[in-house]
Amino acid sequence: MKICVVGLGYIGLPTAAMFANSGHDVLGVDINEKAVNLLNQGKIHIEEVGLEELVKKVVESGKLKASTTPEEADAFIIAVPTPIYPDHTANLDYVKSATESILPFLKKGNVVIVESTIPPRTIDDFVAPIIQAEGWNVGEEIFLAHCPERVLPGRILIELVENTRIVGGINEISAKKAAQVYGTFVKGDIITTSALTAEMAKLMENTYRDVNIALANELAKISEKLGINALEVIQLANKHPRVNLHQPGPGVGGHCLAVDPYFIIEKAPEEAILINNARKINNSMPEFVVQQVEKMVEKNGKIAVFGLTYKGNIDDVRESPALEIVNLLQEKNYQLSIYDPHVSQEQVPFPLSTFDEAINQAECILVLADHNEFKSLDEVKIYLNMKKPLVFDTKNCVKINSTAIKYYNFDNLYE
Ligand code: SAJ
Repeated sequence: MKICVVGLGYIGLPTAAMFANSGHDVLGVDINEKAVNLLNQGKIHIEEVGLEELVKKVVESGKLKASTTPEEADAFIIAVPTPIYPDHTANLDYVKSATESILPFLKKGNVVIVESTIPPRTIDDFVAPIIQAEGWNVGEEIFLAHCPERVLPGRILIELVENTRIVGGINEISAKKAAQVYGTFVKGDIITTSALTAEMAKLMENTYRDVNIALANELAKISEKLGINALEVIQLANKHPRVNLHQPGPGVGGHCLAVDPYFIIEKAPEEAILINNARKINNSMPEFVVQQVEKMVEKNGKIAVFGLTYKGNIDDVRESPALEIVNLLQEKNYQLSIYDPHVSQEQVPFPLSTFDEAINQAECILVLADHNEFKSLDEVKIYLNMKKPLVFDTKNCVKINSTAIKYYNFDNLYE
């Protein structure tokens, strides 16, 4: 089968490589010429475990090629970003332009699959009309489906194969045809449904997580007020067989949890009360973290910020609460030095430091991402080089053994 994947980002590129690895001829399409050129040399522009080796292999074998324009294919997969506007409504411009870009290459019997996360009704009310406007009978001549991705950054190559896949068709035959496409490499179950149900199921998965994190974050705030060890409470409550409280943190980032709930709120603002409040609670966490820092470090003191990404062991800073915390601390005139071994200088607008530079004369190490590199820190260096040896670990990931270093996490904020 020939497969054309439009959008070579965190989802499209691994998906294209997987299809190529299972024997299909794959054309990856992106408007980013740099990404296209790199890919044709067997190289990648994003960080993901195992992806570099896989891409090199499938490009060398000739199964994966890249271009800035689509070609005729049997199946088209659209995996482009769906950002949000400042008013928190979905920007579908990339979905529109990607769909329009394949129109000249469509043939009868083609399958068009949208993987991008989209608000409910987008396949029926937005994508289908674009294809219909070209004179196609969608559902009979062109099969259209929404197959949301569910992979976790850092585990993408494993989860693409093993996770259950939801395939929502504009009609039954579209779902069946799209399911056949994924059946070539997915080992998890492939469940067919309507496009609308698939859209909503995807959004509810991430909303479930966002709401539960909000609950944990609210607990952290209540605990700080009442003198409670929040993390211990979570640990104990989770001994109940039907309870799974999530972990508090500096906020919720990434392009999924911090965005997807708004796609539901947009379509049903009056009804989505809990979902909306969860967003507000999670968005308030950077401010809460900064309030705690203010209790620990005097104004003008130096803070070593450890970790900018939205979670550990990835290079993605999109919607990262750490960026907002950096801005808030700067506004409050703290001196900042920022250390993140996973982030390169061109990704962020402020200078990055090494570990040694960051801790030198600092009065607080503020941990905002649970990178493996932070799990055990050089305590001797911290003790000798910091002005005041203090760690505030918002991700509860650092193990400090020395009692000479003051350690705070969400368990002892009230002290
Ligand atoms: N976080 C907490 N507390 C927790 C768990 C996470 O504060 O207990 C924070 C993280 O630090 C991070 C944010 O939430 O800032 C999101 O991280 P995540 O690991 O929960 O999820 P993502 O955004 O990397 O990926 C999610 C996944 N969805 C679910 O687990 C339901 C993934 O499977 C989806 O494919 C992905 O969204 C997506 O693309 O939609």
